[in-house]
Amino acid sequence: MAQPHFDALVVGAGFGGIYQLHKLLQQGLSVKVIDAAGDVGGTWYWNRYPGAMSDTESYIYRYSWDKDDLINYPWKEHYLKQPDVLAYLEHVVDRYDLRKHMQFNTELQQAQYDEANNVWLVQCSTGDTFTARYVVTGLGLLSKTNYPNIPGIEKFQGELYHTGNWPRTHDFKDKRVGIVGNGSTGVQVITAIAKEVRQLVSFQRTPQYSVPSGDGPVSKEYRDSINSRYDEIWEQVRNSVVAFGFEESKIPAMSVSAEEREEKFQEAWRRGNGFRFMFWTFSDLTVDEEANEEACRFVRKKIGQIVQDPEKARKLTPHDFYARRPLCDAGYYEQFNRPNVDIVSLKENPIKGITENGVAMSDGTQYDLDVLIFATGFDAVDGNYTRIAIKGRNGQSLKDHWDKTGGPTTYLGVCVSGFPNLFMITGPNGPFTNIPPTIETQVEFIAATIATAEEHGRAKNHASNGVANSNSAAAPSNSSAFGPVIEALQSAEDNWTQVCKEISHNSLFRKTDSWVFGANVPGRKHTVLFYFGGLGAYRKVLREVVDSGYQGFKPL
Ligand code: NA7
Repeated sequence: MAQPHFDALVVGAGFGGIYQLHKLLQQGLSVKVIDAAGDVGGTWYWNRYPGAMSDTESYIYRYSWDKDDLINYPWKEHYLKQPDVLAYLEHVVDRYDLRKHMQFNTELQQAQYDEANNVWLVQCSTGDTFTARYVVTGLGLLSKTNYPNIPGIEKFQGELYHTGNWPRTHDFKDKRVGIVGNGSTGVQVITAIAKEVRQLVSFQRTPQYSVPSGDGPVSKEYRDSINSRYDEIWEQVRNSVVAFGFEESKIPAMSVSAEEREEKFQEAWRRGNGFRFMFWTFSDLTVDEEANEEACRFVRKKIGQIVQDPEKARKLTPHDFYARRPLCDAGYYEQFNRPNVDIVSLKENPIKGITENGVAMSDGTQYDLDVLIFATGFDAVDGNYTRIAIKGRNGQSLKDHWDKTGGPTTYLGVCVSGFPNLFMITGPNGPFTNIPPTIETQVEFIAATIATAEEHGRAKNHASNGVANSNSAAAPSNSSAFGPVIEALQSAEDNWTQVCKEISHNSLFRKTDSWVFGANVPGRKHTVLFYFGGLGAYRKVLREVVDSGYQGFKPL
């Protein structure tokens, strides 16, 4: 029996995959979405851990393209909690009747480009196989969970969790809980569960700079005001750097007096949001060491004021650069004032191993635990791609390609040379921003590029034999050799990589170890993974590529 054929296969049913499906259906293509998860949501399907929330303001953590929905869909607080985001995505899927194109519990295992027929041959974990002219991956930036290699992990007899793959229910009441990791996720979990557990121990490798989120209920007046300004809000977001809904500062921190600096930091602290603190206060916190130290000093002082036990405060106080993904919280440092919450500095006292009953420390201390939570993050960005066999021309895998180019390289964060008709949403070297606006930008670019490729394919076909090649039901063998092929040039991929490197050259993010530069997983190379030029500049580049007739791609 012939295997099913689709014009496009979309991998992932999160923010990216849902919108890509909608766009391509609108263009008249046949589209199939597969997802390893049991339902829609992507990141928001898996990350159900306590305290999980978006740290972008609710009004811009959503799609911008449905004005009616923007105005009418309810949200009640400044930040969306995980169930809110999930419910929103489910709502969009239902509103546009998209579910019938989706197949869940289906993981992409291999996608192999068949040069002779210009189709992708796709194999899934379910045994299903498909062919598709285009493959669009919406795998997310952060989906491959990172488990630390701590000896004895398999011996633990209590409950073991990873925040990136959280079950639907849990009960920590009266339990002794240990948590490894205090990034965005760990900070959220600790803040959420401290009050309900008998004992909580944070096993902390690196202390973090975190600022208040400023969460709370929104008034009707606030919502009305947002609703009345949505056009200008999106215009501003799309042309900004980090797409968080504020104007990034253009004022260097050291150009103002110490009092003015303090006032600005205090104002940002009062209003809340990590990205606001890092990018709205001053223009150079992420590139100038002196400016950065001023921000560090401010947060350190706050930690000292909040945390009453001097020993806990000392352990919680960071001394490296404020140059990781900015965090915000709903009272993280405050939790350590609870008598049931403790902190262990792993740099001072490393974990010796995990035992049946808990965690054994190098100094001989043993923490007996009922629950052990790993909030240890993800093999970020390209980790999602290298675990799947995606094979382009000559059977070369993405992993092989990236071994050759020296890192996860792309053209525009979307395409890779040697992988025709393959597109990535939030692929390596895309913008570092609030994610939904970048996703929209990329989805729209991919949809427009596919539309152009289809047009060229049809025109060529027509010229050659008068047979249109856009019949979505056609088997691949019916695809003409003139079938649309869109493929990035290696030189364009090299140039884009260079651009990303140059832009990030001065970034202090380079000098700290975190997933943003791929430095959180042992054995991984410290490498540029993002375009730090901002969303506005990125959109301009994409516009120029389209207007120039797809410069950087092989001629259509
Ligand atoms: P992150 O930000 O990568 O944080 C992971 C945390 O786990 C961080 O505190 C790490 O310490 C810690 N970690 C990782 N490996 C170990 C080992 N081996 N031992 C001890 N501690 C370890 O992941 P998140 O899930 O918090 O957030 C990822 C993104 O998701 C976030 O930025 C948002 O965009 C959403 P480290 O700081 O590396 O010393």
